[in-house]
Amino acid sequence: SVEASIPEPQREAWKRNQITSFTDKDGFEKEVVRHVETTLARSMFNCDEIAAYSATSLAFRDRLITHWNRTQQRQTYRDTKRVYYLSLEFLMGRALDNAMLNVGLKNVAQDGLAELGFRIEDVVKQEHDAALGNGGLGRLAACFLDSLATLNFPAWGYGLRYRYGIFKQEIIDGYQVEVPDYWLDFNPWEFPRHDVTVDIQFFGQVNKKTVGGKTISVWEAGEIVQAVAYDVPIPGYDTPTTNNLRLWSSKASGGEFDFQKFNSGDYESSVADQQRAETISAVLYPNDNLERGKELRLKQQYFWVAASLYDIVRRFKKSRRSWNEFPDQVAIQLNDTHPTLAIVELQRILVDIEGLEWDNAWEIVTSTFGYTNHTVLPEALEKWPVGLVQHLLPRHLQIIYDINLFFLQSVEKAFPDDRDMLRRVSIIEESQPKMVRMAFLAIVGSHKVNGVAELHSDLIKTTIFKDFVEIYGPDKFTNVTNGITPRRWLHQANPRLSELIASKCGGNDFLKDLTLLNQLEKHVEDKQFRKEWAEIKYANKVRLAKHIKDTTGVVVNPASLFDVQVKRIHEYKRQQLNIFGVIHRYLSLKAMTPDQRKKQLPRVSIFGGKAAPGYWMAKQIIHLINSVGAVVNKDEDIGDLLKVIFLEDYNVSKAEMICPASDISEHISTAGTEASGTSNMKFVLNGGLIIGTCDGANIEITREIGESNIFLFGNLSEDVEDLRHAHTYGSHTIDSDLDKVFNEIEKGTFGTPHDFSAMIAAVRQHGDYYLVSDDFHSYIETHQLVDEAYRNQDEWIAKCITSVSRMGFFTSDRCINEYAEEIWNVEPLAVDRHSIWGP
Ligand code: T68
Repeated sequence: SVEASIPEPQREAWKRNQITSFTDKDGFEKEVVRHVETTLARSMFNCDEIAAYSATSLAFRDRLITHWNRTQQRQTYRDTKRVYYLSLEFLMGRALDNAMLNVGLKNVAQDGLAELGFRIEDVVKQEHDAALGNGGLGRLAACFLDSLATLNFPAWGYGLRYRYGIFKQEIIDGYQVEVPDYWLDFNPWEFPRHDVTVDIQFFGQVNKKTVGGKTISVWEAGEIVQAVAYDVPIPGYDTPTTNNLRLWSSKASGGEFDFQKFNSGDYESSVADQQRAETISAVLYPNDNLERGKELRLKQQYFWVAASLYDIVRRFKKSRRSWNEFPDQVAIQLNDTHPTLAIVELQRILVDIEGLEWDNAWEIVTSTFGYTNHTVLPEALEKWPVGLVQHLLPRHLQIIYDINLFFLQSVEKAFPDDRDMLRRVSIIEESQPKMVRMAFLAIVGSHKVNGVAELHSDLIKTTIFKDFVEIYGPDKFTNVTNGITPRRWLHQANPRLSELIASKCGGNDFLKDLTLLNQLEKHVEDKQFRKEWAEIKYANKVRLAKHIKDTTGVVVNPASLFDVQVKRIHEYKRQQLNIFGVIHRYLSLKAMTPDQRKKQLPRVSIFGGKAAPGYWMAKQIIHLINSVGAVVNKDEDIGDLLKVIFLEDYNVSKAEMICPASDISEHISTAGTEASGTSNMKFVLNGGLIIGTCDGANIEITREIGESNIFLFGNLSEDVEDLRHAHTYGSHTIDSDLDKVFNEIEKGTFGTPHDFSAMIAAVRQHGDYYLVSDDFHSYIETHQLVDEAYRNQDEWIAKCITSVSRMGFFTSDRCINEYAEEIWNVEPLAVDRHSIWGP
């Protein structure tokens, strides 16, 4: 039983034998050797870098888990309000380096590994990224976990333990090819909890029963699948707090194994049933900002949400409080609409199982949940066919209809004259087929709804959720601008810059209070400081140049301006604008005399990112980038003046190498489409400048660092609608420079023109929805300003330093404090570093 605890008289023996973690080099080495020889069953005659990685990880894991245990004991004992962050994606990247830095024993490990015959940099690189996410949304969840632990909040993450994370991208003949990411072969960072399981039911029917004079709905299961917990310790930086990320894995439930079939000799088909249960957590859906309404995806969502809520409710019940105290003990944050069924599931638990009255239950539910929206793109808003929900979750559909009924009744009362309002805000869309609008359900079932950057939070209030602002008033809607953890994105990714900053900011405290970066500004004029800054940037570029050489064979000159765009490939993010701009640059260089060319600034255009496997246009964009690279990179007229690189398989660990090596990075989405963006923050924090549109967090970055330190271009979000309208209904003339680019592509300069005809047609014939032509001129002009600015290296470096000094706002610690205060109403749990046993 979970309650099993050692009786008082025997506890002395436990305390006497308490585990002491290593604190010095000798202790560390002992642990590594022990793990190599026992856990891994190897020896010094058979110990490669992978074994060294495994043993080092196990040594740190042992350490983390004792901290984890104490953190959990402390939180249980104090019994204060906890935060639960529900996210279908946690894009964690590598864990070992982060664990060493957060625990503060990296130097010990470095020295110990050296004595044992290994370089720590090589050991760290053996780790496979934990890539349980698509992009920004999943990485945000990972940064939030880091901040929650660092700030000592009692918080849990809940997600799915996918057997296959986001696919590995290979580039073959210039095309993306997807390869499965089987990452669980050896994962020292998870603890299977085979004793923590939940049976999850699907299908079946709902029956009415009368119990004690009361009619209740009983959902009889059609199928049961077991959820098994896997726990991942999340260490805070410079604190013993070690929180938990609980990932659920699916397994055939003991009850489901069909002995009838088995005994009748149908062994294969009973094993096939097992297999079917396991497919629920088998694979991460690889779409970002697109919903495709697959049944298995809905099964994933319910499986994960139901297991998590069961766990949360079980924990709450241990404290034997009344249900009305639930919202004082529990805050649940919905990371996008993916976990919205949690609202319905909690209402079901309270009404059907715990026997609460509907209104009382609903008050508890809505006080518990908060919902974060990450997009206004219509194709990304989740909707599920009513028939599918009915089939898979019959009781939940009834509850959704009841929630909608009561909601619409209240709307009708408040807006008796607006008949169309009910149709517009209904959780059920009266289409063919009928659909459940998950975002509306999330709004109705939460007490706060937030966007992720100011512009985005304003946009949701004036567009997709406008009616709901009328209904609930503006206070239900708020903004929490995204942030990033400076531990991973500065200290870990860019150790030399972090050290230089520490030398000017009075030590490492800035990693916990990023506003302390403002102390850098008084050193901007310091020549020696600028020189060291520039040297570090150069060294980071040399490191990236080596990676480019090793992976693509192309030699790039690290003295060139490195121009980087790395993120998921999507039309709204406009990698096509970037590559058209590159072609324009190439044509300009080709048209010059050799003497003119000598005066040009050498540039490397670096792209990276995955396309969703089913997103044909995004794959065409990747193909064009590679085709342009193939021509430009071997053109002897051009030489170092322009190189075009596509980096294969962009992921978190590659981002840690790329961000510190950029001079300028591109954040060039059509205004109003990128909710926030977070890589913009990573690049600036690492001493790179950015070129961008007035979109997402670019706007707030500009406000913080100053207009003279950013290259903004393009149309504004308020003009987008009119421009689109004009394209469709007026005459649409294409920018003349862009037209030349298109003509060159059509001449076959970059391979078979037919391959790229759809990309060109999207602009010329199909209304240029993403405003590529409208923004092209401004984009090209702004890149010329970038060139000019880069020529003055001294001033460029000054801009970089000034920008970094003003980036304090964008730490995810600030986000978490805002969520805690404005949405969750939770407080950190003070930690006594010296007490080992007691809270
Ligand atoms: C991103 N969204 C936003 N979605 O695009 C980005 N979507 O502007 C923002 O900074 C970031 O969220 C954090 O707020 C995503 O990354 C997805 O990955 C996604 C995944 C599945 C379904 C829909």
